[in-house]
This record gives sequence, C-alpha cells and structure tokens, in this order.
Amino acid sequence: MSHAAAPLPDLPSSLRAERQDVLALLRLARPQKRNALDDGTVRGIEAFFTQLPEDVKAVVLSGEGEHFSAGLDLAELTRRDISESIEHSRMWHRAFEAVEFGRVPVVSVLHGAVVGGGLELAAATHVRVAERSAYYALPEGSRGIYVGGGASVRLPRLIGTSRMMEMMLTGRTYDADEGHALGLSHYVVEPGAGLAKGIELAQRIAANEAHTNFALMHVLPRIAEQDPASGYLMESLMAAIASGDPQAQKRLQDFLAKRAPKTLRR
Ligand code: 1HE
Repeated sequence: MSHAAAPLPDLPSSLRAERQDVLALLRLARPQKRNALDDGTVRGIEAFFTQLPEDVKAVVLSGEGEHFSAGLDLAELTRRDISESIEHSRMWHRAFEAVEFGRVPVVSVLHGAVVGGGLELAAATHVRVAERSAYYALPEGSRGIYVGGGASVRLPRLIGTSRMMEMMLTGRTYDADEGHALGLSHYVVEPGAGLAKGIELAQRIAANEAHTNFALMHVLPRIAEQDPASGYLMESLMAAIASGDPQAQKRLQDFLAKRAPKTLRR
C-alpha cells in the first residue's frame, strides 16, 4: 500500500519506530536503563510527533523491556544548574505538548513502572491501555525534586489535585486496577496483550474522520477550560463544521440506508 511507505523521522537509538499501514508505532527502546528519559529521547519524541508523515492517522506508544518508563534520567539531572533546569523542563513541556496537541491521537500501552516522567508522558497521550503489571508513582518527592514534565497541569485533570499531592507526599504507588479506577488508564489487559489492544484501538481511531479527531484533541480540551457560555458557543460551531462536512453527510446517509453498523453494546 503506497501510504505505508512514507518514512518516519530519524530518531535516537533510544527510540524505535515503524509503520503499520496508517499507524505509526513508537517504542521507548532503552530497556537497559528502564526507558529512563534522557535529553536525546525527549528531543526525539518531539521530533517524531512534529514531523509525522501526513498519511499517519494515529500513533501507538509503548516501551521495550519490563517497564514502560522509569521517568527522568536521574544521572543527567545531577549536572544542571537552575537556569539549565528551567530550560530542561521547558524542553519536556514542548515535547509532551507535541504529543498531546499534535496532529493525531496517541494510544499508549503501559506496563511495569509508569513513574515520574514516564507517567507525565503517559498523561499526555489520549488513550491509555495498561497491562496488569503496570504501576504508577511520582517518586520525585522522595528524590527531593519536583515534577517538570507537565504533571502539575495534566495529572490534577486526570485524578485530582489532592490525589497527586498525596502521591508525591507519601511516595505511594497505585497498581493497574487502582490506576484504572482513578482514570490513569482507560483499559486494563493481561500482561502481553497491551500492544494488540493498543493497535486495535488506534485502528478504530484512524478510521474516524480527521475533523472528528481534530475536534476531540484540540477543541474539547479547550472547551473544558472555558466558561460555560463560551464552551456552548464553541461546541455549536464545531458541531456545525463537523456535520457540514461531506464525509460526515455520507456517514449519516450510510446509517439511514442501513449500510453502517449500529451502536451495539460490546
Ligand atoms: C535509571 C533510572 C532513572 C533506572 N534514571 N537511570 N524515577 C525514579 O525515581 C525511578 C527510578 N528507577 C527505579 O526505581 C527502578 O530502576 C525501577 C523500579 C524502575 C526498575 O527496577 P529494576 O530493578 O528493574 O532496575 P534497576 O537495577 O534499578 O535499574 C537498571 C539500570 O537502569 C540501572 O543502571 P545500571 O547502569 O546500574 O545498570 C539504573 O541506574 C538505571 N535506571 N531508572 C537513570 N530514572 C521532568 S521531571 C520528571 C522527574 C522524574 O521523572 S523523577 C522520577 C525518577
């Protein structure tokens, strides 16, 4: 298929990527360091998401080895002064912003440690599938540091300020089922089943109209931050744009002509 041929951006050796039809699969590939995120990896993530070929419709992000990610590369942290640390955190923000507000939805597949910066990366993705081995923590508190990859903004929206505060104060971990109940993941699957589930979901997402995915990634989060009156107005505008699209009209006609699947419980 010709659209499977568009090349993916060049990446550091700590990241591996491949095409699978309209999907791109990105893997953290530094298992000897538990996929700790060093500067090269974080820059590589930004490059990957800002230079995705046009024909990629969704991304699946996973980690090699026993853990999704042990977070920030602590060895690099010891070498920075205050201004360099600010710049470093801003670099993480740019990279994870490229994930969350990039061109296509991202499904992450989580297993083992999803901690510190690893959890911050996962929180920037749109759909999270956790294998039963996954566990979540913010060990920054016990390391004498603070989060710097966007957790202060993204995690309170997922689990609440109080829970994030308590996670950091006490260094507690949440297991896969607890994390699921809190909203850290959308699915829990058996060990080894995460990638297949992630790919299945990404294929479904890739089959949506582009304007639907755009609205969900870029419009919905902004509406959620707005005052209700502006939000309702923005919703009406987006709804009109979406339903006026010829592809949407065709999908509606297909349903009315009984050519489209029903919305059944599954
Ligand atoms: C690392 C890192 C790392 C492992 N930076 N090198 N994150 C943490 O506080 C979590 C730190 N990591 C761990 O608690 C454990 O490594 C794990 C529970 C994830 C895995 O344990 P295990 O027994 O499988 O591996 P290990 O023996 O601890 O580590 C294997 C190697 O990876 C070892 O290096 P080696 O050269 O001695 O073989 C470890 O040093 C290395 N390694 N994790 C650097 N994180 C933007 S702000 C975000 C702030 C944060 O993310 S803070 C949270 C940091």
